[in-house]
Parts: sequence; C-alpha cells; structure tokens
Amino acid sequence: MSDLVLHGYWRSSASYRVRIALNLKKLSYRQITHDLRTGEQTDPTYRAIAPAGLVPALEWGDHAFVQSLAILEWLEEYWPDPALLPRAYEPRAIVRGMASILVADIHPLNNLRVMNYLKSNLELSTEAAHAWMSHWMSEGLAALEAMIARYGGDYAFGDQLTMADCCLVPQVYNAERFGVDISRFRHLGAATARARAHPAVAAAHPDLQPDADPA
Ligand SMILES: N[C@@H](CCC(=O)N[C@@H](CS)C(=O)NCC(=O)O)C(=O)O
Repeated sequence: MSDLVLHGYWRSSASYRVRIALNLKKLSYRQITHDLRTGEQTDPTYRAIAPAGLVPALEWGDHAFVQSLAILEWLEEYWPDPALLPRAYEPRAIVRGMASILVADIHPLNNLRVMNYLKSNLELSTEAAHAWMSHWMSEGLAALEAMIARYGGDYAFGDQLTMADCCLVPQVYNAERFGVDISRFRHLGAATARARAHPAVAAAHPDLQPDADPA
C-alpha cells in the first residue's frame, strides 16, 4: 500500500478538514508543510503537484488529489469505515449540502489570497477587509445554524460525525480567529463543541501539528 502524504499547513482550514477525516478513519499519513505566510504554496515544485497553488493536496502513489471535499469523498470511497456519510441517499445529500456551504460558500471568501487582493489591489484597510470577511462568514454560518437546528443531533447531522463536521470545526476555528461571535449560533456551537471533544478531531487541531508555531 502506498503512503499517504498530506501537503498542508497547520493553520489552513482546508488542510484541517482532511486531517480530521484521516484521523477519524485511523489512517497514518506524512505531512509536508507549505508556509502560506511566505508564499511557499506558489512554488513551482508544489504547483507541479497542485496547479492552483493551494493546500491541501493528498499524494497517493502516482496520484495527487486536490480540493479538500474531493479528498474527503475519495477517502470515504476507499476507506468507507467509519463512514463520514450516512447510508441513505437523502441524508447524504443533506450532509454534502452542509459541507458545501462551508467549503464552497464561506471559505473562498475568507481565503488568504482573497484577503491579500482586497488589501493590496482594492486598498481596503485591514479592518474593512476583516469586516467584509466576517460578514460572509456570518451569513454562511447562519444558514448552517438553521440546518443543524433541523437535522443535527450530537453532531451537525444526526449522532455520527460526518463530512459536515470535518468542515465545520475548521471553519469555526477560522471564524474565532477573526472574532466572529459564534455564541449566536446555538446549535452550531454545541455541535462544534462535541465534535472538538472527539479524540480524532482534537488531534487534528492546528496547534498540535508538527509545523505549528511554538505556543
Ligand atoms: N477549495 C479548496 C480551497 C483550498 C485553499 O484555499 N486553501 C488555502 C488554505 S486554507 C490556501 O492554500 N491558501 C493560499 C492562498 O490563498 O494563497 C479546498 O477545499 O481544498
């Protein structure tokens, strides 16, 4: 069996999603870090693996998979146990919808390159750029709160950890870093707290990664 190699960065929420899934599935993997602060993700050597110059990428044999949600889906197909999607089709679609709110609607608007563009090219102040980012995070999290209120149990969907939690925990980490008030989202906050308490999820926390800045 090939080794799994995760190209990521400790504070990258998209990498954090993949770490959670790998840990939940009890898969061992090696990490290669690309420091986003110094632009290592745009190095041509890394772009040969991940042409968009974004982390994460997951190498497996001759393949390099990009896009965290596609990686989660691949992990689910290859190692279905423990499942990160419910069995029935309709719940699967709902979990995928929840994950997509986080991955497709919220995260792209608070990504580093977008922030840099707002500040450098559009000359927004740091405060204005953060307010813009917090606005879109809050909008997306409010939508998710309504879905978790309807479908959640112990976790974001029902009583098992799913892909929705793999994406939710890192986004809440991001939101908290940027001062978004999560206490407004009661169901979402409770589901996040329970997911964070799971040992596999806890072990994926940015501060515990080998490339993390010293505390
Ligand atoms: N949709 C992609 C997003 C990947 C992404 O944007 N990663 C961020 C870190 S969380 C990144 O590499 N940012 C570098 C940059 O913005 O230059 C995924 O889910 O994998």
